[in-house]
Formats: sequence, structure tokens, C-alpha cells
Amino acid sequence: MASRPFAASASHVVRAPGRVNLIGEHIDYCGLPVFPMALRQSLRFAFHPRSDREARLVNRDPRFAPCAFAVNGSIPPAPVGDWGNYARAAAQALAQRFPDLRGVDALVESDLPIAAGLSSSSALLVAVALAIMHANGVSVPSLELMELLGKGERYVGTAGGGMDQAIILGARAGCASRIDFHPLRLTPTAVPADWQFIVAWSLVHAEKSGAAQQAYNERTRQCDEARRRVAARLGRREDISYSDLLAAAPVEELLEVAGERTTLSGVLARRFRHVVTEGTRVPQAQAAMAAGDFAAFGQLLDASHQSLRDDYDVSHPELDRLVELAREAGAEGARLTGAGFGGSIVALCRVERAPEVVAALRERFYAPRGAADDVGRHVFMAEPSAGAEVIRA
Ligand code: NG1
Repeated sequence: MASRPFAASASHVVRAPGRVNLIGEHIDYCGLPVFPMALRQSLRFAFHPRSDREARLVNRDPRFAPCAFAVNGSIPPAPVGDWGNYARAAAQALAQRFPDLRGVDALVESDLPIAAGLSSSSALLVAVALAIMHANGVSVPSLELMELLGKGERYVGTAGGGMDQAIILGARAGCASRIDFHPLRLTPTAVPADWQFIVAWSLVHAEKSGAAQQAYNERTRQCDEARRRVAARLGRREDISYSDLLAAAPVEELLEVAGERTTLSGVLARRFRHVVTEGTRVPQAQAAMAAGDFAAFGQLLDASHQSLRDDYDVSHPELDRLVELAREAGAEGARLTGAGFGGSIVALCRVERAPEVVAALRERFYAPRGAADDVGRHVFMAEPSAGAEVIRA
């Protein structure tokens, strides 16, 4: 008997958005606040419950082969880089909390660019978790679920912070959200109607399950080491957090101590400087948005990019070029967004100025690289959107 097309038999669909981080880059794993928003672009996960433990996922994108595994508390991973590991990560995290979960059959489709620094992988992880919970009639309070999935994603080998899972689950339409950690808290701020954030892809894939993973994890270790050494030099407890360090001493004093050769090597001092300066930019950016202070927000974006490029070494010449061109075309500020090493930039301009900025990027960045015809896919207006939800198919 011919089986019905899957989309027709799915009972529910999870919509899980991507995200663009406006500011607060590479500091979520240091426990410092970040300021992202969710995008309209999203992953859709059509599913129906199975009666056994199997999870079977088919992706409409032919680059991703079907994936199947049994939902339990210890799921063997597929080889590094396999997309299905994000699904396994979600299933394992939930199964460790709820025994005897049934699986789902699912069809995945997405209009989120892959490896572009916009969290397509965390969107999949969140979608799988919401689908499995729905299929089993179980729930986890929202903040707890964000934390559970933030830790759960480490299954794939990246020592990530919790920003992506938190914003994908907790975003509010029309707003960016400041996310604080320990304890986790989301504070939405309305994006002013005449501000336009533009996202532009550098054409360089930033595969965080590939080469960039090592570089990413190395940054997390360096931040930890720098924090411990500065704490020791200040006579503080070794396990003091970055937020407590920032509350204990003015940034200038922290930077002075970190800059002493006996405290930190050159590289660690630069990593430390990025973390503490970025940590102070986030509340300033949130206040600037709340006050509608466009120029101040733009300056903070520029300062963040410089710090990520010069102190944190996570930029790429193509990201730097895009930032430069966006600024020359009239953007008020621009920076790389997400983990870097490729991926995308985010630029801020007035709504009416956006077409000019896009036209300039097309002519000066994409055309010389033979990608002018695809500008519609590579550049888009970021619309602050709501978090993930389960809807009836
Ligand atoms: P992306 O851009 O999705 O690779 C990663 C981390 C975030 C955060 C940013 C840098 C994961 C799932 N995501 O995001 O937690 O550290 O880099 O700010 O590890």
C-alpha cells in the first residue's frame, strides 16, 4: 500500500526561529549577558508520535541524509558533523529527565541559512525537544528547558553558552532580549520602528561542528584561565565569576591587572579584554535601544567588531570587508554576529536607508565574488520575531 505523503499525516509542526545576536559575542559561556533577537527565518519540524522509542527524521534538504535513533538517556553519536547529532542531543537531554519516552517521525524543512552564525543547529535541537515533549505529553518550565537544552547541546562537542537555546525558546515578537545567566533571565526591549538590522552572509561557511569547533573551545578555555589568573592576582577566590569580577572592580582596574606581564600572556590579556569590555557594552546597548539612541548603538556595534577582530581573533577578512562596506554605505554600525570564523554580519541603519545599504553590498561585495544574483538569499532584513511554538499541522 502506498504510504500517505508524510506532510499530510503529521499532526503538529514546531516552528523554531533562527537568531541574530545584536551584541554580547563570545561571552555567554563566561556567564555575561547577551542581547540577541529571533528571526522570521525558521526551521519547521512536522511530526507525529510513534508508539515505540524510535526517532526518524527526514530532511527536505538533500544535503542531509535521513537519520534514525532510539530515544534514551545514552544515545551513541553519529560521526562529528552529522546534522542528526543535534536531534540526538535534544532527545538524550530529555530522556535523562523523563524515562520511557516515545519517539517521532518527522520531516524537517528550513529557510535558515546553514553555518551562517544564525543558529540553524540550535533551532533544530529546540524543535526536536518541543516535538518529543509534545508527543509524550510532558513539559518542562521554560527557563529550565532553556538550561537543559543549553547544556544538552554540548553533546555535539562544542562547549557553548546558553544564548541560542534561550532566545529561540523565549524571544518576543518586536523585541530584542537581554539574556542574563546564573540565574537565567530574559528581558525584552522593543526594537524602535525606524531601526533596521540587516544580516549579510560573508559567503564563508562557519562550520562549528568542523574546524571552527576547536577554535571555539580553545576560546572558552582561555577565558577560564584568564579569569582564574586575574582573580588570583586580585586575591579573590579562584572560582569567582566574570560578573562578580566586574562588580568587584572597575573595568580599568581589571584591564590594568590583566595587562601586567606577570598576570597574563599577550593572548590571554587580549581575550580577557574582549570579555570584560564586551560585557560592559551589552547593558549600554540595551539602554541605548530603550532610549532610541541610534548613534550610541551604532558605536557599540563598531567597538564590538573591533574587539572580536583584534582581541578575540574570531573575525575573517570577508567579514571585515562586509562590515567596512556596510559602514561606507551608511550603516550606523556593523559587526560580525555569532561565533565568527566566517558566517554573517549584522548592520544597523534607518529603515529608509536599508535599500541603499543592500544595493551597495550587492555592487561592491557580492558582484565581484560572482554572487550578485543571489543577494536576495545572502542579505535580509532582520525582523524581530517570536520564539519557538508547536502548532497544529
Ligand atoms: P553560533 O553562532 O550559533 O555558532 C555560538 C554559541 C553561542 C555563543 C556564540 C558566540 C552554541 C550552540 N552557540 O553560536 O552560545 O557562544 O557562538 O557568541 O554553542
